[in-house]
Amino acid sequence: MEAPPLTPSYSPTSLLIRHKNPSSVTTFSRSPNVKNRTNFSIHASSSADSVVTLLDYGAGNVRSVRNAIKFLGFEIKDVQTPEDILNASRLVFPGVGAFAPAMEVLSKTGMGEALCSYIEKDRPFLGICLGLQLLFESSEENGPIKGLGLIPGTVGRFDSSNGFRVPHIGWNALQIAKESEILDDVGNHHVYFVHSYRAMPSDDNKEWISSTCDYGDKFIASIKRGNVHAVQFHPEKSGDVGLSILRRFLYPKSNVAKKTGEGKASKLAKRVIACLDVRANDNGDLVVTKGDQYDVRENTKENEVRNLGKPVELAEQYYKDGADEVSFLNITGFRDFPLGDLPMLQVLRYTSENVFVPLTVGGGIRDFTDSQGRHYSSLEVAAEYFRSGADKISIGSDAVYAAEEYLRTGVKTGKTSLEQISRVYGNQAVVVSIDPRRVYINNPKDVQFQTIKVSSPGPNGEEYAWYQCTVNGGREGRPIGAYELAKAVEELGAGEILLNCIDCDGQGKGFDVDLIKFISDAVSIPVIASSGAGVPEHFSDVFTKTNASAALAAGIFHRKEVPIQTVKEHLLKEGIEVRI
Ligand code: 1PR
Repeated sequence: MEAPPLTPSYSPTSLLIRHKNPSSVTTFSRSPNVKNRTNFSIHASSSADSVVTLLDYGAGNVRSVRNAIKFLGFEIKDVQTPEDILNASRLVFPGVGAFAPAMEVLSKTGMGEALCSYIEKDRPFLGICLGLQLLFESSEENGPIKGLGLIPGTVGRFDSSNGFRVPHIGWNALQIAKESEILDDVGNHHVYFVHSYRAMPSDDNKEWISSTCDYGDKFIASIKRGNVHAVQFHPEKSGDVGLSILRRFLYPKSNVAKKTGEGKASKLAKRVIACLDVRANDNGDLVVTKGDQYDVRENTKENEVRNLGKPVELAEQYYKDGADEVSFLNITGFRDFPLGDLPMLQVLRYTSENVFVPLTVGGGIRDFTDSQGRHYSSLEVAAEYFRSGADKISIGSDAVYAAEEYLRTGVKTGKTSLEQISRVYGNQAVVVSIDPRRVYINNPKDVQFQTIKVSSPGPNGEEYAWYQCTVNGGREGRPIGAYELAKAVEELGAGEILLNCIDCDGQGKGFDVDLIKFISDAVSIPVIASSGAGVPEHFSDVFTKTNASAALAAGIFHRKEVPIQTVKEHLLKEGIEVRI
């Protein structure tokens, strides 16, 4: 589930090809003072105190956890042998990958036994996500598979038949079941979850439970016994609240007063996402740009690429402004090979050092053969993005080809980028970005695709439309509708859909509510509404009229027309739950 099992270990440097303009590599500005904006930069007093032992069994990206620990002023010692676990003064276990391969590694290496012994001795421990699930007796994930057996209970899959979208992705509320000092600052704030499996409370495990969360049913959000803690959510992705959880674990003796603040969390919040379309400008520097219906060039004689700022700076700004997620779309990825694009990878690395909400990156995720004949699989491209700090990757064009082929043959080959990345990293890490264009028609029978009755008729009074999918940044229309694509990619392993609309992009006239309702009713994975936001009312409109789980905007944030906080305050006023 939560990320990759046992991918071959590629050397990141061997994959990197220098960007055609190497000087642009150094142009990212980082924010040296970001640490000062919170009160979390308490440094440990002696060198032994400042070391955190990290159990990273090589199954995937734990960069975010590393970054958060370093941000809080601690050094990391990686576990190499079971003895390192036994000798740790505090151990963090950010479980990644699927349950079965994780258990296999723990058993084979002797680390599982060391972990049990460490926990039984009540040594300071923090498990995250799969690091919580593995403590239970077994999991149904591709199983049943035996777990470490320290806590009674079985880990099972969420039930999507009752209308709850699976994976459970987003910011949800905790119900505190017992005093746990690491949760002291959570209060009524949301924390970030991303998972399809969960452990359920029972009489047998109730003494362990420190908090639960409601999502269709009540599941275990965190456990605590003595010095042993584990959380199903991701503190390293839960903004300031998450950092305070980590800090309270890493620095238990600090006498920081309990600070529960203003939160009003009661359920899964609707997310507000800031999107940065990124590409090289004509000088070869990576810039944030923004199109009108996907045309990103200025309407001037020079016809230059619109430049709305620097990617790292803007991402950090949006994090501070309250974005629930930040997406980078490498919009020329369809023609430039992303692993040749060192700056984009550096953007991710730098951003993930200071931005503690989920990061998504898209553009160019596909198989590629370079001019020297070296073949790169889409899995390698995704692996490099994950290693550089992405939590989710987003596939555009390649998912369209995969869906077309699947609908033509009815066969899941398992070989498409979508299927492979989803299998290795879990479907919660794979977003499919759809770039459809509205095509008005008079009669639904005129096309072989699912159509809708539009709320405003077309230019010639047409009452129906279908949504034609495109590839290569909207340049080429394909013989597949958005409805057909969405259903097919859900079956092929997408965990979320980013639903753009070329007609609305950059227009500021509101989301295409017809389209978003059409698609969010058709699938059971979360749908992110995108394209067209102009005022805060457009966000409440899309959330009240459709089943979108999140709404994404670009232009209004880049041009500073509407701050993210204003959008959130408006949503709250309208009774729509958001993270504040
Ligand atoms: O096909 O796998 O290489 O992925 C390419 C990715 O780049 C896709 O996700 C595709 O949507 C995106 N992309 C390609 N060309 C463009 C372009 O603008 N020329 N950007 C592009 C798409 C659309 C949104 C935008 C919203 C909100 N950008 O993500 O941010 O429409 O904008 P707004 O709030 O200003 O209206 P691949």
